[in-house]
Amino acid sequence: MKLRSLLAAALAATSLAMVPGLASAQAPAYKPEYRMSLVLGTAFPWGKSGEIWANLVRERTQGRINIKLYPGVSLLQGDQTREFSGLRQGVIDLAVGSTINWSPQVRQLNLFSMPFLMPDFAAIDALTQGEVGQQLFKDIERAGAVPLAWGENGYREISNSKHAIKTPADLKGLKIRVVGSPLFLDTFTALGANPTQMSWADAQPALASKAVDGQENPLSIFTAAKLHSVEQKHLTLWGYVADPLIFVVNKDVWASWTEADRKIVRDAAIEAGAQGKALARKGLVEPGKPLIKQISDLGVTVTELTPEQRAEFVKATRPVYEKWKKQIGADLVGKAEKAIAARKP
Ligand code: X2X
Repeated sequence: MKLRSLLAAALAATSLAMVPGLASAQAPAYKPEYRMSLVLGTAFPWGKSGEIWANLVRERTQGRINIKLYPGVSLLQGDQTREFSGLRQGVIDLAVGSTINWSPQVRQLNLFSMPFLMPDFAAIDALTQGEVGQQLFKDIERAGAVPLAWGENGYREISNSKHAIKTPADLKGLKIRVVGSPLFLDTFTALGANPTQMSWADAQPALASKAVDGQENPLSIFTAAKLHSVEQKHLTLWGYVADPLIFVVNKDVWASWTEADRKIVRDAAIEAGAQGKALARKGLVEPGKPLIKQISDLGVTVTELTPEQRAEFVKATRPVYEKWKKQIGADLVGKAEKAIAARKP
């Protein structure tokens, strides 16, 4: 008798939960704290983007959604190319991540690492803010996360400790640290360099000890991480690739929030993305590009390529572009090329 009434109660509870109206009327289970993964902390535009997002969400939800920042991909011991997997598996609740680091799981994100696809900031915007960006968000969703907004890491300029790079021949034999993504190995191999994959955490000591000669990263990272103090005395502005950042939430976490809270989180991500992008471009979009002068004042030789010099790098990496166009999807890359050709300055 006792068992029967227990069973009846259990059954009643299950069937109540299965009535859609009733189930959604129940307060969703919010966590006391949500974990946001980032590669870089708040000294960088990347970490700032995450901080702005977290603060806006905390304020506007009156603390219902309380987000803590975990820079250095510390939830995964710094393993940045597994960040997307960690997000999918729920080790990470939210992230602001680079297209490069997530490209092992979401093949289409390699698009932004195609050498010399995007000639200027307007070209990045033409992709992220247009149809290509929407299509990539669908790919991310299919891969198992909820994408909300775009931000920016920036144009990845190349530095090294040996000599100025003006032609592909100057890269010959240089040991260059790259992120663990196969397209980067192909690009640097085509240029005659000796690429070595390692995480950002390992890159800085490797540069300091001269275990590697050079690296490629946005200028905002060059200054904030003080790369001139780890032997990086030569910097070439070649604008070969740029990595946007993407604001995402784990699927189950997203499903656990009310419609109103989801809107707050999405709107805040869009605002933080726009603010972060402005920070990432600071000093590079104003007349005279003051950030470049700031870097040369640190004793760094800054090389700006002539259009003819740049064309040599484009030519040398063209086979890589053609190979990866097929791997990423000729359709998507074709759409990107068209959007860039039609961009407004
Ligand atoms: O590791 C890098 O070079 C960095 C910090 O730019 C990324 O995470 C893509």
